[in-house]
Amino acid sequence: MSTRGVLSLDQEVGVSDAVLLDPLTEEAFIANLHQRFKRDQIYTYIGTVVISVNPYKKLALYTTNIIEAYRRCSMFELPPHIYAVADNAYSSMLDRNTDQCVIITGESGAGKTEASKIVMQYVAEVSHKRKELVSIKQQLLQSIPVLEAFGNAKTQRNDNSSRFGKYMDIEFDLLGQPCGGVITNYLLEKSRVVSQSQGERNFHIFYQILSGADIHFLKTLKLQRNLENYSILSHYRCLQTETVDDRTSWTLTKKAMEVVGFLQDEILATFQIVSSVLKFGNLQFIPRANMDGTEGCSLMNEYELYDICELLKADFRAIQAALTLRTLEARHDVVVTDLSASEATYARDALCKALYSRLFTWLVNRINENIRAKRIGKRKSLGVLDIYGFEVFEHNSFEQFIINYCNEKLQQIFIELTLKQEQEEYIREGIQWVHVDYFNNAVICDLIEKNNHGILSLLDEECLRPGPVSDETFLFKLTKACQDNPYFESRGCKNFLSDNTLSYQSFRLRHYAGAVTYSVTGFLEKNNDLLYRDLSQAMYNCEHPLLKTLFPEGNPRRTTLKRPTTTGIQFKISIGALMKNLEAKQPNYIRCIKPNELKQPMIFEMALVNHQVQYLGLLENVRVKRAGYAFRQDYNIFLQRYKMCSLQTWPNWSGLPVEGITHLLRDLPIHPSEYTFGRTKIFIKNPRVLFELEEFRRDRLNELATLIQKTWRGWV
Ligand code: AD9
Ligand code: MG
Repeated sequence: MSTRGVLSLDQEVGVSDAVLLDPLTEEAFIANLHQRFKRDQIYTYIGTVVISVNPYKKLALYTTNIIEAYRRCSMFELPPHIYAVADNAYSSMLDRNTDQCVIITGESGAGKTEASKIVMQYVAEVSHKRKELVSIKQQLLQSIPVLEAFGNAKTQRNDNSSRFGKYMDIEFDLLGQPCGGVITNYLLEKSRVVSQSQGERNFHIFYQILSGADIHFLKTLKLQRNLENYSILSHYRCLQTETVDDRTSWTLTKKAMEVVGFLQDEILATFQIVSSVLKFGNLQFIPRANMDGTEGCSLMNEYELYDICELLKADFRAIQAALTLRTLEARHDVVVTDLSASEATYARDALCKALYSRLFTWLVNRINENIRAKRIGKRKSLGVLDIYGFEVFEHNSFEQFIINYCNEKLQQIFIELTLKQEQEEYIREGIQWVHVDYFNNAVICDLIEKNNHGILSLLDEECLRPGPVSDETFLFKLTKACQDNPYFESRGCKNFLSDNTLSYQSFRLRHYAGAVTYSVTGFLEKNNDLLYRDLSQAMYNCEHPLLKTLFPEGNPRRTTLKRPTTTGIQFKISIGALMKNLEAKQPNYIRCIKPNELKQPMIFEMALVNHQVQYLGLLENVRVKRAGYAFRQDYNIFLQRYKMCSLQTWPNWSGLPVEGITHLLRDLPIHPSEYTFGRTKIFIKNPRVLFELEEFRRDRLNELATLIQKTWRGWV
């Protein structure tokens, strides 16, 4: 498709802003998306919100020429595009001096991560190309492939699925030049390190290094190229992915790590840990009957542990003991017990998960050290949120529960800001308004996170309760507390109550995006997330340069034995902070839609799209936008910005601001039906009017500048 074709509004199919649909019905809305999708017009607006339908093929929509075009135009002069949203956010940040955020939502595989990269590309491109800035921009951009290599994986729903959440705040100086950034990461799905479902893979980096690294580097890391030699990669023999080129990705990841600022010895240290995880995963334990009737175990493949000890600069005996024994300290006694083979396997897996997830957090922190703004001074920020999308598999566990909870919260913020607060504001400001009904998922958020009664609190209570606790006792407790909630359904407790058996060990939640059945197996363990002290101490005692940082609790001098906050509560706290952060900024939305489950181009499954349109509340969004006002501002601020557009208000207006604005708008060719006056704010219906106002302002400022120059020359 030619650049000219892409940039012409004339060639638009259907309507490019759903607000203009007539009549507005669900069928018409979806037919419009479909019609556009068939012609590769994957973006459609609802006012300033952009809907993006995943094309599953490369489109010629993302060139620097196209960026240039969007940069020079206002939002509605060109076909809908993520660039327009990015430009709107960037320009508002500069012109209106407000921090911005771009919130990208949609289910797994809908195109959020790709959209976030398009936003980043735009921001990097529009700011200056001064030499010292190029390096900051490169670092910000190159942090993306590094985190993707370590934090993304192939799932049944997406070949490049984000298994962590990411919020990247890009900071700008007052001239609009990027001067740094901060990345916040949210809970990595670490269980993937040791087990994956059928058709899924471990994190990309494992396959990248084994397929792409040169033989010398592999030798240094004691690795062999054959993927099948590593049991954490070959459970289901899903070793390759058609759409992912591991060899090329390796070159890109390594290069990106260098650009971001990792030193060569840090890169080596990182891959020594990656390699040890692969090798730890291979360790096997043979059961051994002890004389006293207990079961112990011994390590079968010692050679793997010898390699690990070289990589981690560790003492063989110490690591072997930490993997097969457990030390219990009771008052003044120290008791050492044997671990059974299955307990040792469990400990091994816990260690693999801890090593990998802590390495991931270290990488994020290290990237942050490099990209953090060096100079102090006033700054503005633009944040981009790309988080794991809502997902339902055949088997859903604690990880899906956390991911889907996070998506409930994002839907909640969308509802709060675009449907609830917007309508409340019209009422507050005394503007005539007919309420638009919508489903508010606050009830589900409460069910999950409410203090003392929510699922997370009940899970925590069970984790902390002394005595025999298990996933089943948690389910029992949950059922008792939530059985009357219409969004909750227990699956299995009836049997548990009558004859102490459980046919299902699961509960079902009716999420905003659909019902999901969660198996409770592993909930307590994953929420507790404890690592045997023997293992954390063994890791701390290694001479490897990163391990002391990764396992601080292993320091024998650390005496505080305070129980760490559980995973669920930690996540709840960090998501709460994220919501506060987002609420403090001006939001810009990209809402992604997945057109088919086959990951194929040109297929638009009506039922699937219909479901997403419904749960995302897109039609309600159009209704509120259509009846409402695109823009509102306090009278004072509005008058100050546009007062030069009328001789009556320029240079100063001494009366009431609202009266000044009345004169000002009457003097401009803007129809009175385009705006209305509230108690404290002016409301403007169509964003186009705002862009026109900006043009009037620019023209007037130019006129004034010329006038001043002429006068000045006259004086000289
Ligand atoms: V998840 O919640 O992280 O599992 P995402 O992030 O929503 O999911 P992602 O951006 O990874 O989905 O998109 C999935 C795949 O769709 C990509 O790997 C691309 O192959 C494809 N995709 C998405 N958006 C585009 C696009 N604008 N152009 C071309 C795209 N292909
Ligand atoms: Mg993603």
